[in-house]
Amino acid sequence: MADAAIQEKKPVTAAPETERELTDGFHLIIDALKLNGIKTIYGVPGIPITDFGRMAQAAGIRVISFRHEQNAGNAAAIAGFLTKSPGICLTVSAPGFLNGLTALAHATTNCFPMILISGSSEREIVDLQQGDYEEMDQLAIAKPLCKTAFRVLHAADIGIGLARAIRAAVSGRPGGIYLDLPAKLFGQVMDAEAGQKSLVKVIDPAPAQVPAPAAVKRALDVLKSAKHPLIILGKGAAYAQADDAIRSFVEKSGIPFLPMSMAKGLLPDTHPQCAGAARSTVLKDSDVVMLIGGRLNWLLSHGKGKTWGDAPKKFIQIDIEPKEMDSNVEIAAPVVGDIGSCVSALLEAMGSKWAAAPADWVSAVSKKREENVSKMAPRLMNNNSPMDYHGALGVLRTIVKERPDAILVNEGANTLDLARGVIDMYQPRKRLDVGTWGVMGVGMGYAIAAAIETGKPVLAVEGDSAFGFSGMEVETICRYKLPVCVVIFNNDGIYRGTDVNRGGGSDPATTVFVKGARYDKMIEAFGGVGVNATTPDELKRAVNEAMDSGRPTLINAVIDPAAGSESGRIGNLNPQSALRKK
Ligand SMILES: Cc1ncc(C[n+]2csc(CCOP(=O)(O)OP(=O)(O)O)c2C)c(N)n1
Ligand SMILES: [Mg+2]
Repeated sequence: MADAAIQEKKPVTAAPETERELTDGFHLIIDALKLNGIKTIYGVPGIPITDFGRMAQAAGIRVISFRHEQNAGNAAAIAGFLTKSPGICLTVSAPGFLNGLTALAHATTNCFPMILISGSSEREIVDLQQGDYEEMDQLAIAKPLCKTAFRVLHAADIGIGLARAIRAAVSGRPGGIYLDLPAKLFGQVMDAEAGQKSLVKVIDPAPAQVPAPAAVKRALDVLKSAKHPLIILGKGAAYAQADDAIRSFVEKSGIPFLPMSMAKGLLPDTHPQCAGAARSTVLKDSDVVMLIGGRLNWLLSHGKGKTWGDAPKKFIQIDIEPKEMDSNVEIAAPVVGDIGSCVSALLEAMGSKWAAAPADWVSAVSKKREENVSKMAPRLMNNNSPMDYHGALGVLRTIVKERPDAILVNEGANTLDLARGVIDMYQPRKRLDVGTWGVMGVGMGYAIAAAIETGKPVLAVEGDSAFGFSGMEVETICRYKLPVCVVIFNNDGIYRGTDVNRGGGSDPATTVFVKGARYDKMIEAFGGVGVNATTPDELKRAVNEAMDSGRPTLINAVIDPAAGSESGRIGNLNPQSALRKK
């Protein structure tokens, strides 16, 4: 039946089949990817996509083979964030697809453009549930977890299918796209010339969305009325690559700015207007808040409650997604459009006589910030052994200052929250972390894609638990000889390494790992450099050496097991049992 359908789709030409040059699904997918500038595929081989991976590599596409699809998916997701072009993840059917799906959902939640391409089993067998090899109705399962999902059944539709996937991934609010390619599609043949003609080069895949002049004026009117204005930069602002316009706008306004985690470095954290070290003050005391590419989700306490204080607030929000407006609180001035167009329009409409932000507010914020920075300074210089978080992070803070173009990957609980606060960033899109979900497991996938997409050295600062979710990819890092230095903050567990089994049995507590584990030995198995660092000085030496040499390195940084706190900075989100025994 399916073959008959394929025959129908085949273009009719005068020449007999044997004399015509043919192409097939394998080649058309590769041609379609190349035509659209896709240079890299992240994936795991297997039926039905093994040969496809080989052929893509032979055709000049870089194919990075991982040990687990979730890590390949996270690599594709962050490649999308870094390049504004969809990152491609390639998997086998059912289990491989499901392994990649977490990353696809993560990409969608974080608004990163990504396409998960999975091979799938025979449609006729899947739909009759007759028990095919790796049988699963993947399209149906992917749909609720991504922005859009497509399936291509005919070789002649590969061009359109891929074009739709690319445009859906990057236009409007970017997100994850699922593209289902049944095994039979790869081998389908068609006339080569007709095949070439069927390919589509996507023109202007993410068209500018210019805001309405009235919306721009309304936003500036609200901003003008402010006595205590604040700008919050979200990772959408970092994604936009409108760095110059954003910097000009912030500087022209003179308003203190607060970068969300992955927006750090858009303007340097050391910029005089940066309010990162005065976060609680500016959230409480501000009266007008302009969000640029940031959402009022849990990370900003939904724009209300204790964090935001009693002072009445007015929000201005710049976002490409109209539905984002009023998501949690009333938005007094919605500005809908792409960040670059919106910020440029605001800049232009400000004219040359824009009054700087009220001086008393600006100086109150910088005073608070200086106070907090100097309070923290001595803790960062301690040389304790075993190290505490601050001693170890003080060293990394200096290293990043000296190497501002290196990329910092960061996950964990205490390891994440404290590193975010301590390590200043100086350039846009250099800090990659757990994002909207606070998910563990992005570390090695992000580090690999960051090295490949940017060619810059990568420093991955990982909690020992966080690292475990993607740790096997140190082999991938070694295999591709990537300039990645992984530092594991090893405190023997999740949050702390000191918990005990409250049932009194011989099993360890639920949050602790093997004490004194030597993660550095792992990378040595694959020819990388392993270092055990017990003091800040040792850590500093080892990281500098790794960053200079570019050799894959894993440093086991021994952290006091008692140094962390439950859930890092978000312990308040843990539900409490009213019946808890004292
Ligand atoms: C996929 C996923 N599973 C579980 C969690 C819950 N979780 C949050 S942080 C964390 C690990 C924290 O330990 P570690 O990485 O060692 O950091 P530390 O606080 O010890 O420095 C876990 C398991 C999560 N965020 N994501
Ligand atoms: Mg830990």
